[in-house]
Amino acid sequence: MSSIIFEQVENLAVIKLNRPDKLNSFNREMALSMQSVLDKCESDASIRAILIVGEGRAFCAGQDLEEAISSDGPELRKIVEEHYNPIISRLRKIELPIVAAVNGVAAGAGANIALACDVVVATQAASFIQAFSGIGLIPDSGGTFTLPRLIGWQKASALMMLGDKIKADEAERMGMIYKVFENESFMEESMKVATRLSKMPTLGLGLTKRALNASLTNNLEEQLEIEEQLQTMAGQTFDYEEGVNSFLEKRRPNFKGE
Ligand code: T3D
Repeated sequence: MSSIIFEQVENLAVIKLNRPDKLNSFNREMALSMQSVLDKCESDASIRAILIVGEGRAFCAGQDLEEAISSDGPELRKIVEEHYNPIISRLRKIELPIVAAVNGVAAGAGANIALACDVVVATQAASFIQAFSGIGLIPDSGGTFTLPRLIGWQKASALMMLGDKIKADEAERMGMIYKVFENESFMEESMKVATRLSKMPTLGLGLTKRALNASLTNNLEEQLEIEEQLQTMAGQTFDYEEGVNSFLEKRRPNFKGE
Protein backbone atom coordinates (compact mmCIF):
# COMPACT_ATOMS: atom_id res chain seq x y z
CA MET A 1 0.00 0.00 0.00
CA SER A 2 1.43 3.35 -1.05
CA SER A 3 1.98 5.93 1.71
CA ILE A 4 0.90 8.69 -0.67
CA ILE A 5 -2.18 8.22 -2.82
CA PHE A 6 -2.57 10.43 -5.87
CA GLU A 7 -5.84 10.89 -7.72
CA GLN A 8 -6.82 13.40 -10.35
CA VAL A 9 -10.42 14.63 -10.56
CA GLU A 10 -10.67 16.73 -13.72
CA ASN A 11 -8.16 19.56 -13.09
CA LEU A 12 -7.78 18.87 -9.37
CA ALA A 13 -5.01 16.74 -7.88
CA VAL A 14 -5.96 15.02 -4.63
CA ILE A 15 -3.01 13.91 -2.51
CA LYS A 16 -3.85 11.55 0.35
CA LEU A 17 -1.41 10.93 3.22
CA ASN A 18 -1.86 7.23 3.75
CA ARG A 19 -0.32 5.70 6.89
CA PRO A 20 -3.50 5.78 8.98
CA ASP A 21 -2.30 3.30 11.64
CA LYS A 22 0.59 5.74 12.37
CA LEU A 23 -1.72 8.76 12.10
CA ASN A 24 -0.12 9.53 8.70
CA SER A 25 3.19 10.44 10.35
CA PHE A 26 6.01 10.88 7.84
CA ASN A 27 8.81 8.38 7.37
CA ARG A 28 11.51 8.86 4.74
CA GLU A 29 9.69 6.92 2.04
CA MET A 30 6.52 8.95 2.51
CA ALA A 31 8.38 12.29 2.57
CA LEU A 32 10.22 11.48 -0.67
CA SER A 33 6.98 10.25 -2.32
CA MET A 34 5.28 13.48 -1.27
CA GLN A 35 8.04 15.47 -2.98
CA SER A 36 7.71 13.47 -6.22
CA VAL A 37 3.95 13.77 -6.29
CA LEU A 38 4.21 17.55 -5.80
CA ASP A 39 6.74 17.66 -8.67
CA LYS A 40 4.28 15.77 -10.85
CA CYS A 41 1.54 18.28 -10.00
CA GLU A 42 3.84 21.16 -10.91
CA SER A 43 4.89 19.72 -14.27
CA ASP A 44 1.46 18.51 -15.45
CA ALA A 45 -0.37 21.39 -17.12
CA SER A 46 -3.74 19.66 -16.69
CA ILE A 47 -3.45 20.13 -12.90
CA ARG A 48 -4.77 23.51 -11.79
CA ALA A 49 -5.21 23.01 -8.03
CA ILE A 50 -4.10 20.58 -5.34
CA LEU A 51 -5.91 19.25 -2.27
CA ILE A 52 -4.00 17.48 0.53
CA VAL A 53 -5.91 15.34 3.03
CA GLY A 54 -5.17 12.52 5.48
CA GLU A 55 -6.56 8.98 5.33
CA GLY A 56 -8.33 7.76 8.48
CA ARG A 57 -8.85 9.80 11.65
CA ALA A 58 -5.77 12.06 11.47
CA PHE A 59 -4.38 14.59 9.03
CA CYS A 60 -0.75 13.97 10.02
CA ALA A 61 1.11 13.42 13.31
CA GLY A 62 4.40 14.87 11.98
CA GLN A 63 7.59 12.87 12.01
CA ASP A 64 7.35 9.10 12.53
CA LEU A 65 9.02 8.99 15.93
CA GLU A 66 9.93 5.31 15.66
CA GLU A 67 11.98 6.11 12.56
CA ALA A 68 13.40 9.24 14.23
CA ILE A 69 14.97 7.28 17.06
CA SER A 70 15.83 4.14 15.12
CA SER A 71 19.59 3.55 14.94
CA ASP A 72 19.38 2.68 11.25
CA GLY A 73 16.99 5.54 10.40
CA PRO A 74 18.03 8.87 8.88
CA GLU A 75 19.78 11.30 11.21
CA LEU A 76 17.78 14.26 12.47
CA ARG A 77 19.58 16.85 10.29
CA LYS A 78 18.79 14.77 7.21
CA ILE A 79 15.13 14.47 8.22
CA VAL A 80 14.79 18.24 8.26
CA GLU A 81 17.04 18.94 5.26
CA GLU A 82 15.89 16.14 2.96
CA HIS A 83 12.29 15.49 4.08
CA TYR A 84 10.51 18.57 5.42
CA ASN A 85 12.39 21.54 3.94
CA PRO A 86 11.90 20.34 0.35
CA ILE A 87 8.19 19.70 0.99
CA ILE A 88 7.62 23.18 2.43
CA SER A 89 9.66 24.84 -0.37
CA ARG A 90 7.54 23.06 -2.96
CA LEU A 91 4.25 23.98 -1.28
CA ARG A 92 5.23 27.65 -1.41
CA LYS A 93 6.92 27.66 -4.84
CA ILE A 94 4.40 25.68 -6.89
CA GLU A 95 2.30 28.36 -8.54
CA LEU A 96 -1.00 26.56 -8.07
CA PRO A 97 -3.54 26.98 -5.27
CA ILE A 98 -2.96 24.29 -2.62
CA VAL A 99 -5.71 23.41 -0.15
CA ALA A 100 -4.98 21.55 3.09
CA ALA A 101 -8.13 19.70 4.12
CA VAL A 102 -7.35 18.95 7.75
CA ASN A 103 -9.54 15.97 8.53
CA GLY A 104 -8.25 15.30 12.08
CA VAL A 105 -5.28 15.98 14.29
CA ALA A 106 -2.35 17.85 12.68
CA ALA A 107 0.72 17.71 14.93
CA GLY A 108 4.37 18.77 14.62
CA ALA A 109 5.52 18.86 11.00
CA GLY A 110 1.98 17.73 10.08
CA ALA A 111 0.56 21.01 11.43
CA ASN A 112 3.19 23.13 9.72
CA ILE A 113 2.79 21.37 6.38
CA ALA A 114 -0.94 22.20 6.55
CA LEU A 115 -0.22 25.82 7.49
CA ALA A 116 2.18 26.25 4.56
CA CYS A 117 -0.71 25.64 2.15
CA ASP A 118 -2.62 28.51 0.54
CA VAL A 119 -6.05 27.67 1.93
CA VAL A 120 -6.46 25.63 5.10
CA VAL A 121 -9.87 24.18 5.92
CA ALA A 122 -10.60 21.79 8.76
CA THR A 123 -13.28 19.53 10.06
CA GLN A 124 -14.77 20.50 13.46
CA ALA A 125 -13.06 17.50 15.05
CA ALA A 126 -9.59 18.56 13.83
CA SER A 127 -6.92 20.07 16.05
CA PHE A 128 -3.49 21.66 15.61
CA ILE A 129 -0.56 20.94 17.91
CA GLN A 130 2.95 22.39 17.78
CA ALA A 131 4.04 19.11 19.33
CA PHE A 132 7.81 19.74 19.06
CA SER A 133 8.38 21.22 22.53
CA GLY A 134 6.88 18.09 24.11
CA ILE A 135 9.81 16.05 22.80
CA GLY A 136 12.55 18.66 23.24
CA LEU A 137 12.66 19.86 19.61
CA ILE A 138 12.07 23.20 17.97
CA PRO A 139 9.23 23.80 15.48
CA ASP A 140 10.40 22.99 11.96
CA SER A 141 8.74 22.71 8.54
CA GLY A 142 8.57 26.50 8.41
CA GLY A 143 6.55 26.78 11.64
CA THR A 144 8.67 29.57 13.14
CA PHE A 145 8.21 31.51 9.89
CA THR A 146 4.55 30.80 9.18
CA LEU A 147 2.78 30.69 12.53
CA PRO A 148 3.75 34.19 13.85
CA ARG A 149 2.70 35.65 10.50
CA LEU A 150 -0.69 33.93 10.73
CA ILE A 151 -1.62 34.55 14.36
CA GLY A 152 0.91 37.07 15.71
CA TRP A 153 4.14 36.68 17.62
CA GLN A 154 2.75 36.30 21.13
CA LYS A 155 0.18 33.59 20.39
CA ALA A 156 2.66 31.76 18.17
CA SER A 157 5.46 31.72 20.71
CA ALA A 158 3.07 30.56 23.45
CA LEU A 159 1.65 27.76 21.29
CA MET A 160 5.11 26.67 20.15
CA MET A 161 6.47 26.60 23.70
CA LEU A 162 3.44 25.17 25.50
CA GLY A 163 2.44 22.77 22.71
CA ASP A 164 -1.27 23.37 23.41
CA LYS A 165 -3.83 21.49 21.38
CA ILE A 166 -5.88 24.07 19.42
CA LYS A 167 -9.28 22.94 18.23
CA ALA A 168 -10.38 23.81 14.70
CA ASP A 169 -12.93 26.44 15.76
CA GLU A 170 -10.35 28.28 17.83
CA ALA A 171 -7.79 27.97 15.01
CA GLU A 172 -10.28 29.66 12.70
CA ARG A 173 -11.01 32.41 15.24
CA MET A 174 -7.33 33.23 15.66
CA GLY A 175 -6.71 33.36 11.88
CA MET A 176 -4.58 30.22 11.78
CA ILE A 177 -6.91 28.63 9.22
CA TYR A 178 -9.49 29.79 6.68
CA LYS A 179 -12.65 27.88 7.60
CA VAL A 180 -14.13 25.03 9.61
CA PHE A 181 -16.71 22.71 8.09
CA GLU A 182 -19.07 20.41 9.95
CA ASN A 183 -17.76 16.86 10.29
CA GLU A 184 -20.57 15.39 8.18
CA SER A 185 -20.07 17.66 5.17
CA PHE A 186 -16.32 18.25 5.56
CA MET A 187 -15.02 16.30 2.56
CA GLU A 188 -17.76 17.54 0.25
CA GLU A 189 -17.18 21.18 1.28
CA SER A 190 -13.39 20.84 1.03
CA MET A 191 -13.70 19.37 -2.46
CA LYS A 192 -16.02 22.24 -3.42
CA VAL A 193 -13.40 24.82 -2.40
CA ALA A 194 -10.57 23.00 -4.21
CA THR A 195 -12.65 22.29 -7.33
CA ARG A 196 -13.70 25.93 -7.49
CA LEU A 197 -10.04 26.98 -7.35
CA SER A 198 -9.19 24.46 -10.08
CA LYS A 199 -11.60 26.21 -12.45
CA MET A 200 -10.37 29.74 -11.76
CA PRO A 201 -7.71 31.72 -13.69
CA THR A 202 -4.76 29.49 -12.76
CA LEU A 203 -1.98 31.79 -13.95
CA GLY A 204 -3.49 34.73 -12.08
CA LEU A 205 -3.74 32.68 -8.89
CA GLY A 206 -0.15 31.50 -9.34
CA LEU A 207 1.04 35.09 -9.74
CA THR A 208 -0.99 36.08 -6.66
CA LYS A 209 0.92 33.41 -4.74
CA ARG A 210 4.22 34.75 -6.12
CA ALA A 211 3.29 38.28 -4.99
CA LEU A 212 2.28 37.08 -1.52
CA ASN A 213 5.53 35.14 -1.17
CA ALA A 214 7.52 38.22 -2.21
CA SER A 215 5.66 40.41 0.30
CA LEU A 216 7.24 38.42 3.14
CA THR A 217 10.57 40.17 2.56
CA ASN A 218 9.73 43.26 0.45
CA ASN A 219 9.09 46.82 1.55
CA LEU A 220 6.06 48.69 0.13
CA GLU A 221 7.93 50.23 -2.82
CA GLU A 222 9.37 46.84 -3.82
CA GLN A 223 5.95 45.26 -3.49
CA LEU A 224 4.29 47.95 -5.64
CA GLU A 225 6.95 47.27 -8.26
CA ILE A 226 6.31 43.52 -8.23
CA GLU A 227 2.54 44.05 -8.39
CA GLU A 228 3.08 46.17 -11.51
CA GLN A 229 5.20 43.44 -13.15
CA LEU A 230 2.89 40.58 -12.22
CA GLN A 231 -0.28 42.47 -13.12
CA THR A 232 1.19 43.13 -16.56
CA MET A 233 1.77 39.38 -16.91
CA ALA A 234 -1.74 38.54 -15.68
CA GLY A 235 -3.18 41.03 -18.16
CA GLN A 236 -1.64 39.06 -21.03
CA THR A 237 -3.43 35.81 -20.20
CA PHE A 238 -6.38 34.26 -22.02
CA ASP A 239 -8.25 34.14 -18.71
CA TYR A 240 -8.04 37.91 -18.24
CA GLU A 241 -9.62 38.47 -21.64
CA GLU A 242 -12.23 35.80 -20.92
CA GLY A 243 -12.98 37.27 -17.48
CA VAL A 244 -13.57 40.77 -18.85
CA ASN A 245 -15.52 39.57 -21.90
CA SER A 246 -17.77 37.29 -19.85
CA PHE A 247 -18.49 40.17 -17.47
CA LEU A 248 -19.41 42.53 -20.30
CA GLU A 249 -21.47 39.85 -22.05
CA LYS A 250 -23.22 38.96 -18.76
CA ARG A 251 -22.34 35.26 -18.97
CA ARG A 252 -20.34 32.81 -16.85
CA PRO A 253 -16.60 32.81 -17.63
CA ASN A 254 -14.98 29.72 -19.06
CA PHE A 255 -11.44 29.96 -17.70
CA LYS A 256 -8.80 27.67 -19.23
CA GLY A 257 -5.87 28.33 -16.93
CA GLU A 258 -3.98 29.92 -19.81
O1 T3D B 1 13.92 13.63 14.07
C1 T3D B 1 12.94 14.34 14.22
O2 T3D B 1 11.99 14.01 14.91
C2 T3D B 1 12.89 15.67 13.47
C3 T3D B 1 11.60 15.98 12.89
C4 T3D B 1 10.64 16.64 13.53
C5 T3D B 1 9.33 16.92 12.95
C6 T3D B 1 8.18 16.59 13.87
O3 T3D B 1 7.08 16.45 13.39
S1 T3D B 1 8.48 16.42 15.55
C7 T3D B 1 6.85 16.07 16.22
C8 T3D B 1 6.52 14.63 16.06
N1 T3D B 1 5.15 14.35 16.40
C9 T3D B 1 4.71 14.27 17.66
O4 T3D B 1 5.41 14.47 18.61
C10 T3D B 1 3.25 13.85 17.83
C11 T3D B 1 3.18 12.45 18.41
N2 T3D B 1 1.80 12.01 18.50
C12 T3D B 1 0.94 12.47 19.44
O5 T3D B 1 1.24 13.30 20.26
C13 T3D B 1 -0.43 11.85 19.42
O6 T3D B 1 -0.37 10.64 18.73
C14 T3D B 1 -1.50 12.75 18.76
C15 T3D B 1 -1.77 13.99 19.67
C16 T3D B 1 -1.07 13.22 17.38
C17 T3D B 1 -2.82 11.96 18.64
O7 T3D B 1 -3.14 11.39 19.88
P1 T3D B 1 -4.20 10.20 19.95
O8 T3D B 1 -4.43 9.93 21.41
O9 T3D B 1 -5.38 10.58 19.14
O10 T3D B 1 -3.53 8.94 19.21
P2 T3D B 1 -2.38 7.97 19.77
O11 T3D B 1 -3.01 6.87 20.51
O12 T3D B 1 -1.34 8.76 20.46
O13 T3D B 1 -1.75 7.44 18.39
C18 T3D B 1 -2.37 6.40 17.64
C19 T3D B 1 -1.30 5.53 17.04
O14 T3D B 1 -0.48 6.32 16.18
C20 T3D B 1 -0.36 4.99 18.13
O15 T3D B 1 0.09 3.71 17.71
P3 T3D B 1 -0.49 2.36 18.37
O16 T3D B 1 -0.28 2.48 19.85
O17 T3D B 1 -1.97 2.36 18.01
O18 T3D B 1 0.29 1.27 17.71
C21 T3D B 1 0.78 5.96 18.09
O19 T3D B 1 2.00 5.42 18.57
C22 T3D B 1 0.88 6.24 16.60
N3 T3D B 1 1.51 7.54 16.37
C23 T3D B 1 0.99 8.77 16.58
N4 T3D B 1 1.86 9.70 16.28
C24 T3D B 1 2.97 9.07 15.87
C25 T3D B 1 2.76 7.68 15.92
N5 T3D B 1 3.68 6.81 15.57
C26 T3D B 1 4.90 7.29 15.15
N6 T3D B 1 5.16 8.60 15.08
C27 T3D B 1 4.24 9.52 15.41
N7 T3D B 1 4.50 10.84 15.30
